[in-house]
Amino acid sequence: MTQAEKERRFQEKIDKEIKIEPNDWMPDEYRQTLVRQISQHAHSEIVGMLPEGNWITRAPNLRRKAVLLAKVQDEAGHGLYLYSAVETLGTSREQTIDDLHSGKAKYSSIFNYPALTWADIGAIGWLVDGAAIMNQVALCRTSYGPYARAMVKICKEESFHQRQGYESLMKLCSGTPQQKAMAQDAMNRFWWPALMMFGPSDAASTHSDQSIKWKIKRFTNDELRQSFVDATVEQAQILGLTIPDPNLKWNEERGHYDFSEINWDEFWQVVKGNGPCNKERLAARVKAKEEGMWVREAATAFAKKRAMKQSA
Ligand code: BYC
Repeated sequence: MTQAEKERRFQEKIDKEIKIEPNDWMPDEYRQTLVRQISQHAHSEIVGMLPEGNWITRAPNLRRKAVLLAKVQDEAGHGLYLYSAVETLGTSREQTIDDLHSGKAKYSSIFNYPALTWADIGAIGWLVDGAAIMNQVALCRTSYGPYARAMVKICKEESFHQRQGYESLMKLCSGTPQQKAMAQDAMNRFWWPALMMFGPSDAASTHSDQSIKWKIKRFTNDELRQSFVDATVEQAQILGLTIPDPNLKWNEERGHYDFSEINWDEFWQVVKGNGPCNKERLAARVKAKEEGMWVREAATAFAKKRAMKQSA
């Protein structure tokens, strides 16, 4: 079969909504796009544990602490499902993680912003997990089987994360004026970075057209961002929080909210490694790998010894 024939049959499968599985033939570029996107997604889950992890010891009470601990553990689980999905594409986990540590692989821009107050933990759950779900629900129908199946499980947990963030902010917003002000301050700092999570505008997105043709992505970056804004405005009203955008306005004709232009210069600076916490985040991951080396070596030595005993 010629390359062109293989590619035609591959696209036919995609068009018929048949999932692509690890042993199926796929174009090299499809494989590379998936390795890039899924590994970035996995790294985002793991790096995303850092800003929230910082608050586990400072949670205001036992219930909040237990919830936060469970959430951060969930994120580790999400990273592991996704690293496994990357492995099904023929790359080693070691290489994938090294690519993060060397700065070659990206992770979501949002995790380069600091979590300064307890209200930030609520804002991360509500806005960051909320934005993540908007994107990830669509990914449950992505064309690559292992990624789609991982996303189904992840989305169930993300919904709980979003709800707990919202509930935590509800409590703050109905508390003292200082607590409400703390929630508003978190909203002011997290709103724009949350909108940036959806990626560059459609005009500037390099991968969207091809990824939509391959049904890796089901919606464009701007479509998902708009859905998120439309869904979130009312939630902010219920909390009594003001969205920090003077141009946010319902547009009857479009049937959507209009909003201001994103500061794309800030977005690209953060993506390029110049955000407030980029260096700190990478350093924390490299340190964790180095300090956990002895555990992996001990586990490998134990596994080898057991295998030798069994074969003797
Ligand atoms: N940050 O052509 P485009 C979570 C890059 S974590 C950094 O539109 P694509 C959670 C992009 O990679 C949820 N970089 O790309 C965890 C590309 O650069 P390269 C994370 C970004 O892939 C803990 C370039 O810009 N979710 O839920 O078609 C606690 C051009 O972009 C970003 C995912 O990872 C960004 N925001 O579309 C709480 C979802 N945006 O690779 C919560 C899976 C773009 O050419 N990923 N770039 O060097 C996706 O859906 C897509 O990859 C994106 C971007 C929509 C993000």
